[in-house]
Amino acid sequence: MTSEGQQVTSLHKFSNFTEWFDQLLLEARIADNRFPVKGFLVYLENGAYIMERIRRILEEKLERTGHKLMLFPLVTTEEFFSREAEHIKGFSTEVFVIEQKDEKGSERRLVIRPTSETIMYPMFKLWIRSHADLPLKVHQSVNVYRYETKATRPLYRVREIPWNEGHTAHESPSDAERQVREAIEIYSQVLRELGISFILLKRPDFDKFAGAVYSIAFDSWNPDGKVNQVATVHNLGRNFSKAYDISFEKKDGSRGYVYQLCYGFGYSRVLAAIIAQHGDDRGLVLPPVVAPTQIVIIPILFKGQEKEVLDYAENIFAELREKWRTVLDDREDITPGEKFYYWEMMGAPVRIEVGPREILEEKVTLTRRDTLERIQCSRLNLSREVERLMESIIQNLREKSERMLRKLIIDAGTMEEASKAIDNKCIARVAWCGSIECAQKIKETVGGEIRGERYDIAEHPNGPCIACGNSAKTVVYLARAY
Ligand code: PR8
Repeated sequence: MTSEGQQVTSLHKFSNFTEWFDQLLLEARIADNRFPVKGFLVYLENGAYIMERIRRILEEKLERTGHKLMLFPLVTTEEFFSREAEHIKGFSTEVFVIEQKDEKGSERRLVIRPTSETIMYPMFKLWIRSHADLPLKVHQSVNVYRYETKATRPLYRVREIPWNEGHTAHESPSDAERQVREAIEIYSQVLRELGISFILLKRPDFDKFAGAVYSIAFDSWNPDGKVNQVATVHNLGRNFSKAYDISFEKKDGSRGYVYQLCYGFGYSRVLAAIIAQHGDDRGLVLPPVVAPTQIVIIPILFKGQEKEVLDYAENIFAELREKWRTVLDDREDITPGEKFYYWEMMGAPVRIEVGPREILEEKVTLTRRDTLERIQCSRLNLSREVERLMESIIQNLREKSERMLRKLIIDAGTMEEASKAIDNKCIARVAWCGSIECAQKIKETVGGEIRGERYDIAEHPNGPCIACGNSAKTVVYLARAY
């Protein structure tokens, strides 16, 4: 092993989030933003590894619920791309286009997917004939490309977007509604397993996905007060099936258009949420399920007892590596203290130190990364203790993140209160009459935008609209967003 990465960040997550995050990306080997094309990131070994783990967790759940993995092309023609009017309007300024000239100089243009509806649905038309072909549920983990016009940010807003997209077709609106709930459940479970807390919001109509009937979004909290939309579920109704002519023969012999859904899970944004919600001023704090190194063993060598300590450490290493991604850090060119800093930066969930005292007492000293608490256990009990610790770590991360989310949501009865909440890096919960004019006024005055109303629970306004004072229709959440 080399001794790179010993420098620790001197920045603070809550007071200086952007600098803290950018520094961590490089020092903790997540991503390098210096690639010369703006919005295109290089994922380093830890970033790529964690995203791959997240992908496996998600895909396992998708496949268990009957989603078939398929792989679709990267490009389509302009004609196919333009069939659904709202969709093309929403994406026309964001697509990358490949221009190709043949020998005669005539030009052909291909659109690179900003998302795959327009690529998949012409094929759905060919595959779906009767109710026996439904539901159709497919998914793929690929990169999509959007020429984002908002400022790009590493992981949060990139132009090459690593994601999983699910697309389904159903016989009836109620089947489609059931699928909305299934998709939400799958995404919620993955986020829960990663300890990420979020608010589940139905976006206002003016902010729904281009071509959808309605959109549900997972907004996770961020230390700088902006929310991070990590995933979305869109009910497309029959907007796309009419545009792409996807119809089927019903049980009674008549024909109808299918009801469709699409949903997307942004891997780079989920990675950002793991870093941002769990990390601290010493570096990453990783949930054990995704940590590239789950346990690091650091031998504390004393003169004359080196071999004894190393043997003891190797014996522990041999036992733990059977089950956990374990590293024995026996680098000789750096001190144990430097190794502690290094592994704290890397977010390894459990650190084990062994020295002559541990050998004498047949014990092991463990330190958990999330709380930095030190625990001793007997050598015999080690495997069981590690198991318990890993479970306790993810539980603690989840609870801590949920507590923070609750703390960040501030009820505001006036525009001033809402502005104050947004200025204080919080999320404001306010009453709204539902009008576009008030939404605009709120955005301009308060600084945060209307992200939507809760989808998972019913909330009722107990005051008038904060913008116009007329009776309020709904309770909405305001925040700045990536
Ligand atoms: C759809 N069609 O497209 P969506 N950087 C990082 N992550 C991003 C970015 C970006 N620039 N843009 C989007 N995402 C539907 C559903 C098929 C799949 C991530 O939906 O436009 C976000 O996490 O809402 C977003 O929630 C998700 O992709 C889906 O994108």
